[in-house]
Amino acid sequence: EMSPEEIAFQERIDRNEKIEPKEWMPEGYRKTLIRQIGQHAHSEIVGQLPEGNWITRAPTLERKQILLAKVQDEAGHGLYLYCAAETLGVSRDELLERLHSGDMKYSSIFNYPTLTWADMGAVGWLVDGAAIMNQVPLQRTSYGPYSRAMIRICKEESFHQRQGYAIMMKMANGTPAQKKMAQDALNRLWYPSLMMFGPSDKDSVHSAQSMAWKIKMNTNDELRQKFVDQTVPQAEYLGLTVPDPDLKWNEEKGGYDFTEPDWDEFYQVLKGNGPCNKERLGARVKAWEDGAWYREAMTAHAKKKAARRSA
Ligand code: FAQ
Repeated sequence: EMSPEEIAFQERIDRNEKIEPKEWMPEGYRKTLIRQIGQHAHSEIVGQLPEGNWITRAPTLERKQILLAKVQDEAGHGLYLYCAAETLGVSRDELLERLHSGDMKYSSIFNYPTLTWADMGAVGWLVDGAAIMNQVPLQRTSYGPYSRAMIRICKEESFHQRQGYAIMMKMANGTPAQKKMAQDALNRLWYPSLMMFGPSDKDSVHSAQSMAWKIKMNTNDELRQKFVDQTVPQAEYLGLTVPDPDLKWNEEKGGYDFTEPDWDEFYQVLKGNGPCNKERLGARVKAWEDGAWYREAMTAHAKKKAARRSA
């Protein structure tokens, strides 16, 4: 049974009106947004780590500048998204506390290691590629601040995807050893990228309600299919092989048939048992603890200034 407020709210959503921070919303809508936007913000911040790993080892000065800029963009995306979440009445401190305690998630993809320079190409191409596939529709999401953050983030994200593909082109058309590195990166990152879209629709807990509220615009499987259809020709252009022997064009459906990710592995990663979960969360907790003196100094300074003003 929906209350009169809930019915009126759903009608606004159905008319594609944006919901703004101070307006009435169902508690479930607020909670789902905090979960999704917060998780997305954490993903951007934790997502800096696998690429940060290669900044000191970028092969040229130009590549190093580009990678630095990309990783800084991710910090910016995290900050917009934390701001969007804060408009829902949760503090940034609380969100970080919930990340550090393991209560909130970040994207499974960032629990995989980046072993070679070719991984910087594959991350940009596949991980940012998957991120855009998910985020372009979210530009039309029903919550105003989230939708506006997405518009800005998508512009930068598509540049990131192109820079990743440019690295892949260089590697795939380089020496046999470089091409082998590119293929190896694709082999390792293909399925983790497909997992970014979430569990298959039959196991997705939140999709139905989130789609009714237009917090989500597509199902997980719809976006995963679009991603495969877009990416396979890009792999072919590189002369690389997607690591799925059963991948096959299906004329009737106008898309590829492909092997699903290993969902046991996915749920293990979500439970904290992926190859890098401990390292990633450990790095974030350490950064937070190492910054304590700075936060304390800023607070003391602000207090002193306020006291002087009132004196
Ligand atoms: N990883 O019922 P559903 C980036 C959880 S892009 C971890 O289907 P929902 C940019 C899910 O939370 C990556 N957990 O869930 C970048 C739920 O558990 P809960 C970030 C996952 O929310 C690129 C449970 O499984 N993008 O960072 C994952 O309706 C390169 C059941 O699943 C976004 O966050 C997963 N992959 O759909 C940065 C986009 N999938 O919370 C650096 C916004 C599912 O009940 C370098 N988010 N779970 O405990 C979304 O669109 C949605 O949240 C989905 C999941 C599609 C991810």
